[in-house]
Amino acid sequence: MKVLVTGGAGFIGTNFVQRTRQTRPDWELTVVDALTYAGSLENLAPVADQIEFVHGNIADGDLVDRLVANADAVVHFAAESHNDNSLDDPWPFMESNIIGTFRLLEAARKHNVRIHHISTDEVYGDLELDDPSRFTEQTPLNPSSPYSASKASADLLVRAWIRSFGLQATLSNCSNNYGPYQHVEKFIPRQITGILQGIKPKLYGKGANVRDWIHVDDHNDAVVTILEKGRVGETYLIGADGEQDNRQIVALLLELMGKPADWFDLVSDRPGHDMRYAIDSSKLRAETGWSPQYQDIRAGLTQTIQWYRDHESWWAPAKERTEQTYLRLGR
Ligand code: NAD
Ligand code: TDX
Repeated sequence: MKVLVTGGAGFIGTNFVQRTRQTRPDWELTVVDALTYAGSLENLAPVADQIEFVHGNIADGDLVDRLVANADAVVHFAAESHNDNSLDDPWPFMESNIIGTFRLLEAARKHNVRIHHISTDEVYGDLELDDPSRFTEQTPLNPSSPYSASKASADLLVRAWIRSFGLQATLSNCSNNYGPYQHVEKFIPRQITGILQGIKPKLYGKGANVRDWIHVDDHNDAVVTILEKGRVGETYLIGADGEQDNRQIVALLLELMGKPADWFDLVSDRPGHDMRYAIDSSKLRAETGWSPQYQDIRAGLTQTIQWYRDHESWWAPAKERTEQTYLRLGR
């Protein structure tokens, strides 16, 4: 099978490409990536001679048409992905996440190619801390930030192309990922790399917000499972029952990295900050048999901390630039 992977030089895409080279060696992979600040060809160096790489933007309709014409399936990761950036400058989110997805859908329709669209639980808005419910495939879309609104827009386009044109598409909405190769702007790598540099973790607001953490390999295994066993036209929620508030995550990182429990700063909150995400992934589990392999966040974080310890030259340049942005934003 010839698989076109969009955004394959970013965090989740890099892990997907490296992992599927091992688990699906018969797949022929082409990666298209614009190599924004969030993507790097260095990430794909371990598999460089086993894939084709195209440096390009998915908002370029002609390029996308040529690439999709040559594929049996598309796995669509490419997106602007950071909420704080979307609050600072929303336009790149509109172009990459909405127009880019539109270009892919049109090409997939024209060439009758299967496409799997990667989305986020953030499209459903947020839950209260004491709400016993979790997101399901039936939860109405109710995004809060320019990022999540752009992802919800893309999801709606995919659903419309399925209904109106019979597009051979599936969607998945996953919770917060962690693991190797995640950009240092994101919560967990920001704190790990900060601690390694002697900087205290920075918790937004009171640190009470809850995220539902999943290891990136579990997310990517679910994506492969949906491609192979999912029903075309369907949406699947991906999650690993990993709810933790941000204070709990920082406490665990401090413990694992040998720092005192009170060694953190509370900083100003993110505007519109979603309080809690929680995923009910029973549809995916029941229909496909998928279940997460990383059940223990302590073990997953231990592995992730070690990866950042071993790859300082990978993250150090981005760290400096990212912290300058956070300084300007007051966070
Ligand atoms: P990332 O920012 O680390 O990587 C995004 C990649 O897409 C980068 O390599 C970037 O260069 C590329 N890209 C961006 N715009 C592009 C464009 N217009 N054309 C071509 N390439 C472009 O993001 P990530 O965390 O790996 O997220 C990947 C996908 O998974 C996104 O669609 C995101 O919404 C979704 N998602 C992420 C999470 C998470 O916790 N990180 C959770 C659920 C869903
Ligand atoms: O320094 C920080 N301190 C802090 O308290 C940062 C960077 C974040 N936070 C908080 C904000 C959130 O409550 O940590 C939580 C996680 O923040 P992010 O890593 O920015 O993730 P989030 O906004 O939850 O979105 C993530 O999950 C869903 C990904 O970035 C998205 O791409 C994905 O769709």
